[in-house]
Amino acid sequence: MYIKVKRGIAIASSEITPESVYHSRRKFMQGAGLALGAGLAGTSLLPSAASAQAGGYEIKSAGDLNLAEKTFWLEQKVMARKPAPQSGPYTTDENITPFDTATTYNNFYEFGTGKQDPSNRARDFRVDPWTVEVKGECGKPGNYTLEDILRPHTLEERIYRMRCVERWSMVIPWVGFPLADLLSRFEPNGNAKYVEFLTLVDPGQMPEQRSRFSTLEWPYHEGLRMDEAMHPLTIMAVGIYGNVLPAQNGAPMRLVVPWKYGYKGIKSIVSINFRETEPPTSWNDYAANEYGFFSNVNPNVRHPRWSQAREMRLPTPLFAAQERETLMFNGYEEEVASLYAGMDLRKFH
Ligand SMILES: Nc1nc2c(c(=O)[nH]1)N[C@H]1C(S)=C(S)[C@@H](COP(=O)(O)O)O[C@H]1N2
Ligand SMILES: [Mo]
Repeated sequence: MYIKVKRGIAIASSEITPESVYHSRRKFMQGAGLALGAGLAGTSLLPSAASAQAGGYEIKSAGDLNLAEKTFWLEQKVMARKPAPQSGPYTTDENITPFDTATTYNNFYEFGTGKQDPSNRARDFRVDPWTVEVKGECGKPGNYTLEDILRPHTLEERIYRMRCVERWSMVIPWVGFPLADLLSRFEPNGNAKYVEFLTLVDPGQMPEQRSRFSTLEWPYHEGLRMDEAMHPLTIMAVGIYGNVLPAQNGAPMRLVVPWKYGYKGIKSIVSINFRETEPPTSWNDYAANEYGFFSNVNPNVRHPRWSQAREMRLPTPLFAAQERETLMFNGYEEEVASLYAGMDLRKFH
């Protein structure tokens, strides 16, 4: 386990840690014992309640996570990773969204359409054993266990902005590895122009898949153009806030594509399919005029029912709405604009 400490961040009063987080931090500190406490005493950050924010994010013990059946080997792997540089070309130093917000305000329609449904209903979600089917235009198709998939990869931390098409945003510290490193292991061939991903279908565990009124069709499906999938910003995430992914955030493994609207970040992946043609995608199937295949964050292209020029950074404390401008490609324009050179981004939204 390690503690992430960020230097010199001004703490707005709106960001003082809620009491519940403070108590769970205390619990963690007691559990972690003297050695850790002594190490921290040297920093001036502790033990004030505000330190969780100043420290970048709250550390959770595995017991705090909403993952009923623990994948211990994965936990070991996530926690044994070398701390990533505090900020690199791909990591933002914006204030990180509190853990409790990122894990109780979720979109994971398999568990219901309410923001609290995933954290309430995914408690017993089983992620072990987990198999991923790899198929299509590649040299190494097959069924891979999660352990096969993850074993060779060194995990790193990426702190990314996440912008949902619904106009809220967060800053989340992911733990994962470049998707490109995974995909190249399967040796995509010259016909692989796109890659398609599917989420698990398991109505026994996912209540919305039993509903006759569900918004989306299952499995949840998403896709990227191959150059987007291979871009160094695109990661496969297996953790957040220094620990394994809670079920509601897409355990055991989900996509993160930070310059696109959040719904491209498909959760709980069980299938990877290399294709020559553009794959259908869940929200595009639902309403093609509202949700395009590309779904790049773009303040200049309206959603038919609302402007995308601004966003609300969560959480929104009472009396202090954190509204801000939405940035082109969610602030990753320098890195990704060249992928779309010459394209009409209004047409290919
Ligand atoms: N399988 C699946 N993946 C999904 C979704 C979903 O409903 N099902 N929702 C998407 C949407 S709309 C968003 S904004 C992000 C939310 O990720 P988070 O809950 O980890 O913040 O997950 C995306 N991935
Ligand atoms: Mo979203």
